[in-house]
Amino acid sequence: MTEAAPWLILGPGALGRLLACRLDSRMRTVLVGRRASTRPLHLCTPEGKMMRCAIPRVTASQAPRQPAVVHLTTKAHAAEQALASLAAHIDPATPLVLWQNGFRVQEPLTRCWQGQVLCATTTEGAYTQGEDGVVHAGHGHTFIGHLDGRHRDLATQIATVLSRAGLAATPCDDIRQRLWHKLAVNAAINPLVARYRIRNGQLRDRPFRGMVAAIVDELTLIMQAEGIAPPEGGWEAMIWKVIEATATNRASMLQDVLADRPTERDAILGPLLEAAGRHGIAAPRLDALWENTPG
Ligand code: KPL
Repeated sequence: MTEAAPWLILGPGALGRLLACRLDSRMRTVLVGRRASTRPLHLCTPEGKMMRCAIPRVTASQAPRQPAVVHLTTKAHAAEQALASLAAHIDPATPLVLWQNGFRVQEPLTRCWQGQVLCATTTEGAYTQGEDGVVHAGHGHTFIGHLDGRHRDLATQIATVLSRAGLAATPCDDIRQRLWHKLAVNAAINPLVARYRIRNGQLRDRPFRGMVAAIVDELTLIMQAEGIAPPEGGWEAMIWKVIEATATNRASMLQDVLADRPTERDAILGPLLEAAGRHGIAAPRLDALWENTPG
């Protein structure tokens, strides 16, 4: 990575805008989306401070040809198409960071992209406000690494820049496991709250509590068969901890359903159901979640 080359953020949703605004203080940053704009972005920090960020917002064909790195921040279902639209315009050896939830695009993009590919998983909370705004709702933590534990230096460099920009980040060698842990959390929370249109904390009440427990039982068997080590304290404890910590949240899948947008069902439940099929594990609760969640 050269210092002067810009960082491209591909995907101007909440996460993309958050990264762009935060990184802008540290380096040349360009936000790439379907529409170009000359309007500044506005960031509202968790401390309630408003920041105006004059970041170039361009389409894929207008993107700088030699970026230092591309951060792909679209939702999983849009990732491959967005990257294909940019790939024709940039150096094919550009390093790539994948920020998608679930475990749908990470494996194929890691194998087919010519440059180094890292995956990131984050607990930063953010949502968009209007055409140009992003609210950084809560500080979180980001882990970055290669699926096979390679490219440690690049992961360290990127994590250092993110941390200095106010997004705490750590390079890691176990990103695959971390992605599956987040996938388990999302699978236990998102489809249920989206179906019943409730906030995360309502999962603590009956009858939802029992539904979560039954889903965790299925997840546990699938993860074990896939060789994914359980988190410290076990799956159930991890999932209830997140439910407590995000009790007042409207989960992303609920927001997608309410706004009539495509959901992350395929990226979150798809890999679990495929793994269940591969290992001959019955997963009737996860099957039902799939059936009852719009794609
Ligand atoms: O990541 C989330 C989401 O909304 O997608 C959780 C952890 C469920 C918090 O709402």
